[in-house]
Amino acid sequence: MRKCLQLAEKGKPFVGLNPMVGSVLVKGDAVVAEGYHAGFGLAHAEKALIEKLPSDFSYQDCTLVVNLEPCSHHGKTPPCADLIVEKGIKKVVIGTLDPNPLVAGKGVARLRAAGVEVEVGVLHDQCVQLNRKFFVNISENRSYCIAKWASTADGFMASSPEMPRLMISGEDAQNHLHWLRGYVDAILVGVGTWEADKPRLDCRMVDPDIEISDSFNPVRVVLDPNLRGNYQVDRVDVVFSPILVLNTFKDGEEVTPRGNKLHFVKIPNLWVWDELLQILLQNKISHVLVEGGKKTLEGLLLSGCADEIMEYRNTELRAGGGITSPDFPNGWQFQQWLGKDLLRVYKRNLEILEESDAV
Ligand code: AOF
Ligand code: ZN
Repeated sequence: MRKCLQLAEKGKPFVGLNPMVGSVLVKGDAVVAEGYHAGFGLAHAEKALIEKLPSDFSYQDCTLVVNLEPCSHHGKTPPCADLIVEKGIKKVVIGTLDPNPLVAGKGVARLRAAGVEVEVGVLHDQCVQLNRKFFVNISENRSYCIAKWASTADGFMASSPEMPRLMISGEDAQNHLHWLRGYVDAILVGVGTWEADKPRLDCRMVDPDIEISDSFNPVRVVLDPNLRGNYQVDRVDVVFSPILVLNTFKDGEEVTPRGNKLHFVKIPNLWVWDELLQILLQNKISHVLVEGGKKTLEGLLLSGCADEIMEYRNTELRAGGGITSPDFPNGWQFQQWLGKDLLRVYKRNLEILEESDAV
């Protein structure tokens, strides 16, 4: 199963809304074949594995290991459970059930009905961990959301408006953040931050040799219910990623004088985070990093919708005043040093489909 997880991760940049899935075929002590889901719309991990073997290969004494339940539905590809039965595989070991309502236990049921021995739950937590984004997208029908801020040792996230701008994070922490920005589909800020900081919201520090382009930078989302922001003049020449403005007045598309795409998306007057994240998923944003400011972050934390919370804390710098970091009493679960900055992370517990709840 550990091998499956490694294989699955190879698909990370390409699977889009699909899960990362890896599969291994074992005979005795030997691994006979490996497969993984290499991209959205492409063969599932089980089929990718089977395609590597000769068509007359005998699966008689083989066990198939896969981190996600084999599917039972006709999607862009036919059901993997049927393929497994057709090939005469007698044992399947699974990490987690597939929360997709089209599958949700039906893959296991189909295999068992055909006399296949099925074991579910091997390395269960790691398997859930790998596909957290998929699990939230499919079972809560909303974008996966990470709340992030940087903090000084004395608990400030920014200077007051009349003070000079505070640079909190060191180089390692900034590199980490820019890697994260390159991985999510979008970065969201409130209109206050958009106007005050004029943030670039790009991932320019990931690799200085990589030229910044449209496809590389995440969509910039501004939460601007009353349309107070200025979007006509973009701040820098190099950023071309679209700007999506969540507002309560209008839908529609415009182009800035510099050629940036502006996409206005209307949200209800009394919006709640759950709905905003649903709207983002409807706009093809499956993964969003919320970077501030304080009001936006605190609203998100209160809503309980933050799937991950990350604080980059500079353990040496003291600001002595300014805007305090959001209050987060739930307790951090992981921490990692990035130079002099301490990255602290909290991950929300997801409700996971158990075998006993499945059809
Ligand atoms: C598997 N193995 O490798 C993957 C699965 O549109 P399709 O046909 O690609 O189906 C996508 C759904 O299939 C996806 O939402 C998830 O439920 C399942 N993904 N299943 O047996 C795989 N990637
Ligand atoms: Zn499948």
